[in-house]
Amino acid sequence: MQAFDEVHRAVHYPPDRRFRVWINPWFVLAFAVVALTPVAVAWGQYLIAGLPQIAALSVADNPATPHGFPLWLRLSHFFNFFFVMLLVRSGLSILMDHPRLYFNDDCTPGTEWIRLTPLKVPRDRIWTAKDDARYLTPLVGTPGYRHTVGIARVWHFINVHGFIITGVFYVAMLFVSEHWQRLVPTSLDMVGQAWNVWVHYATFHLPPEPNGFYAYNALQQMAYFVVVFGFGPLAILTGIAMSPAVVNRFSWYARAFGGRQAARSFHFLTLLGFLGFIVVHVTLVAVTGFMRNMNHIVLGTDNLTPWGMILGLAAIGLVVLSWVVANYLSWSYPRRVQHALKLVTYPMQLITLNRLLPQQHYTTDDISPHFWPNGKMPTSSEWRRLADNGFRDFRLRIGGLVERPVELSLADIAKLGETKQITMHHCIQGWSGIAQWGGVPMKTLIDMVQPKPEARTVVFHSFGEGLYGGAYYDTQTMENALKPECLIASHMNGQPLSEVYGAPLRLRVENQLGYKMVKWIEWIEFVESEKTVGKGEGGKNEDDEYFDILPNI
Ligand SMILES: Nc1nc2c(c(=O)[nH]1)N[C@H]1C(S)=C(S)[C@@H](COP(=O)(O)O)O[C@H]1N2
Ligand SMILES: [Mo]
Repeated sequence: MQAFDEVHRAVHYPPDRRFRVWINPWFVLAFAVVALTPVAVAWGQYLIAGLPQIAALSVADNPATPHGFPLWLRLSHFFNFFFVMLLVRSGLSILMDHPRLYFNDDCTPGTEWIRLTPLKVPRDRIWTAKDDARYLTPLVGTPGYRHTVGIARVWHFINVHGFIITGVFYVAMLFVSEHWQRLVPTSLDMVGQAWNVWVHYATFHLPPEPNGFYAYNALQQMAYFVVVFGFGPLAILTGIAMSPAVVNRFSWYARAFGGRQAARSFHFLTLLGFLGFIVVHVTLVAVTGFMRNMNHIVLGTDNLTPWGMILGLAAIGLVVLSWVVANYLSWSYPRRVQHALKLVTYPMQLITLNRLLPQQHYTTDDISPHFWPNGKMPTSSEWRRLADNGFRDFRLRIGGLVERPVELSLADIAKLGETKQITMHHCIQGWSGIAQWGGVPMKTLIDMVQPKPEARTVVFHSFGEGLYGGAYYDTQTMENALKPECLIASHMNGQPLSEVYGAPLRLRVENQLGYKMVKWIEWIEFVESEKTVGKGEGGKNEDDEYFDILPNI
C-alpha cells in the first residue's frame, strides 16, 4: 500500500470514484412510515390539543439524586467519542469493500436492500467481489480509498478494544456511583413525559429545559439510555455475529439476528444510529446553552465561563487529528499497523475464538443460488494445459518437512473417499454464501504424508496470482489443518469444481475467512514457520494487503 505505484493506484484510486446510494423503495417507504408516524401524531396532538405540559424539574424536587459530571464520566465521554468515530470511519471503509447490504445469507446480486455503488452486477461476464469494491474518500473513511479492508479492519479492531474497555468502565462506574439513576428509566411515567417532550421538538418548539447538571428531560434521558444500553451492546453483538469461528460453531447465534447478513445490516444500522444520535445530541447541546453545557461535560462545573467550550473544541480537534494520524500511519507504516493489531489479537484468538470447532448443520435447501466468486483466475499456461485436459494429468504434490512425500492424481484422491459438508463461507469483504463441498479431509492427507515433528505450518500454493502479482498462497497452523471441516475440496454442490471456483482443488477451512481458502491449489508444503514463505506474514493477502494471519472474525 506504501507507494502509489501504477498497480496500487489502479486498485486504490480507480478512475471510477462515483459515490451513489440506492435503497430499495420498499425500505424507503417502511423507513418513512416508521419515522414519520410519530411526527404526524405529534402534529395532530399539537393542532388539536396544543402543546402538552411538561413538569419543570427543579433541583429542589429531588435533592437526593446524583448530579454533576464526575471526572470518570467526562473521561468516558471523551474516549467513547474518540473510539466511536474511528470505528465509524474504519467501518465505512470496510463496508465499501462490499458496498451492498442484505437480509439474506446468499447475497445474490439484486437482493440487497441498500447499495452504495452505482453498479449493477453484470451477468454476461465474471464479476468478482473484488471488482465490486468501491472508492471512499479518505476524508470520510479510515484509511479510505478503494479496497483497503485490511488496514481498515486493523483500525476497527484496535479501536473496538478501546470502545469496549471504555464502555465497561463507564457502565461499572454508573452503578458503583448512583449515576445510573440519571440514565435508567425507573417508571413508566417516563414514557409519557418523553412523548410530551417529543411533541415539542417535532413541532419545532423547545421544551422547558431542566439544567442538565441536575437532571435531563425525559426524552433526553431515554435517548441516552437507548444509546448506552441499546446501540452499544447491539453493535458488539452483531459484530460478533459476523465471525466465521462463532457462526460456523453456533449457527443459532447468527440466526438470532435473522442471519449473518441481517446481523451485518443491523451492525450498519447501529452505525447510522450512533451518527444520527451524535448529530441531534450536538445540535441540542448547542441550542440549549452551549457554554454552560460544555462546562458541564468538559470541566464538571456549572457556570458560564468559556473554558469548557475552549477545551472541548480542542478535544474535538484532537479527535480530528487522530483521523489524520491514522491515515498517515496507514499509508506510511502499514506493516507496523498490521503488526500492532497482531500483537494483541493473535495470542488472544488462539485461546478464544480459534478453540471453537466448526460444526455446521445446513441442508441442501440452504445452498445459495448465487455464490460470489473472488480472486484472479490463473493465467499460467501450465494450469491452462491441465484444465483443457480435464486435470487428468494433474498431480497434487505434498512435500516439504514430511516423511513420505506423495503425488496424487484426482483419481487417487477420489479413492480416499469423499467427505461432504454444507457450510457458510465468510469473505473478509462482507459477503457470505452457503455451498456443499466434497473432498478429502486435510487430516487424511496429513496422516498419509507423516509430517516431521518440526513441521508446524502447512502452505497451500496456488496456480493463481495475488492482486498485485506474484504467486497466491496461504498457510494454516497444523492445529487448524487438523480441525473438523478442514477439507481439500474437489467438488462444489455435487459437481467437480469449476474453473472459477478453484479447479482442480481448493481449501475449505471453515473457522476462518475466505481468503485463507486457497483456490487452484498446485501443491502443499509442510514448513517450520510461515516466516520463511513469501514476505513471511502467513499468506499472499497477509503479505500484500495487510490481512490478519488468523481471521477467526
Ligand atoms: N488462489 C486464490 N485463491 C483464493 C483467492 C485468490 O485470489 N486466489 N481469493 C480468496 C478469497 S478472498 C475468497 S473470498 C475465496 C472466494 O472463493 P469463491 O470464489 O469460491 O467464492 O477464495 C479465496 N481463495
Ligand atoms: Mo474474500
